Amino acid sequence: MPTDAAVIRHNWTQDEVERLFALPFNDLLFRAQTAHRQHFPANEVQISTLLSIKTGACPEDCKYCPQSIRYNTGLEREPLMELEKVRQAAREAKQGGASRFCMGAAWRRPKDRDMDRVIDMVIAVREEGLETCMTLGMLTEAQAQRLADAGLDYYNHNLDSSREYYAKVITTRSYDDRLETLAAVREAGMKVCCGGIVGMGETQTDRIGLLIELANLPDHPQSVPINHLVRVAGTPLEDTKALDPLDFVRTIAVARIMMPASVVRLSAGRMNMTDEQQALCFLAGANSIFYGDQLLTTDNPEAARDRQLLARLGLKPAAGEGGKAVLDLARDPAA
Ligand code: SAM
Ligand code: DTB
Ligand code: SF4
Repeated sequence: MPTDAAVIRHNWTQDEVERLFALPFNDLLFRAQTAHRQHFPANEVQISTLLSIKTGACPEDCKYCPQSIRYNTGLEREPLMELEKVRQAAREAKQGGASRFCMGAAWRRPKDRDMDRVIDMVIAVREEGLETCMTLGMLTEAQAQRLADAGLDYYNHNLDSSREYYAKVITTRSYDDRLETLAAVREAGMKVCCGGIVGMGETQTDRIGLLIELANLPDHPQSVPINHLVRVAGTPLEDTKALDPLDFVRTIAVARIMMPASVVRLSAGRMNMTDEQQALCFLAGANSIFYGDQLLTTDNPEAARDRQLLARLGLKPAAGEGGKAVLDLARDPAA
């Protein structure tokens, strides 16, 4: 029988994935770790740094998001950032040891006049020697093509949850809108970064639904961020019941088994995870993190703490494509 990792599959069924979730924890982690090692160096973690290039006042109603204009989260809005500030932040991220720089904008979709400015940002960040990623909301085919032509490596656009639960969390754009943007990104030749959020009050069936949608896309997303909900005061999801931390680890493990050649990112939510939970996530096949004190608008573990955690676990920062930037765990880049 072929192993999990030997075949890249796009035909996962609910029953099968339910059986994965029902495995004894040790069996599940063993299978995930085995799949992981067939595609990736066992002890490497890819390091990305995030920057919010346009903050707040978003017209969408995503119930988890501090940046929606509909919820009073006390967030200060910021217009699209000046090019030179973005370049400077990229330079600092590279000095800090990131290999990829991800820029996020709180937009439903970019306007054509915004496109000229974000394209200049892609060019500037590439000039600094970093891989580039953007998340700007929905894209037309023409916009996706312009970004690809400018050299954008990855586009992040999440499915967030199962089709059914999605409709309970976001009403201003549909699941099919998201799938259309993902198709435009894929067809333009960019790499797809697509995942979701766990801990929004969804059921295990919803988590299975999300993973099946991701794995059954025409190509597995090259990068799969699994975010844990950051419960932000003022958002409708602020009082969501906490998820069993082991259920979060199980979700990572199942994602690893279903999409064995994709980079699985242990994404938002690490502030509320112990080092031990994060270690279990790495064992379950997570091999990327956001590094730096801030995500888009909320806190991320301090860089020094992450360097310590990686060093304690013997995990090495992976070089980006073309050998881009490697974090030196023994050195404080700010010193
Ligand atoms: N506005 C664009 C969009 O939604 O496509 C791009 C930026 S948006 C902030 C990027 C992603 O961040 C969302 O798709 C969601 O998965 C994640 N996110 C936002 N708020 C979050 C929260 N409170 N906890 C965890 N993830 C969150
Ligand atoms: C993704 O999946 N997670 C990142 C990134 N893509 C852009 C964003 C997390 C945002 C967490 C809430 C905040 O800091 O605003
Ligand atoms: Fe806007 Fe994106 Fe936040 Fe939704 S997740 S409210 S689209 S910034």
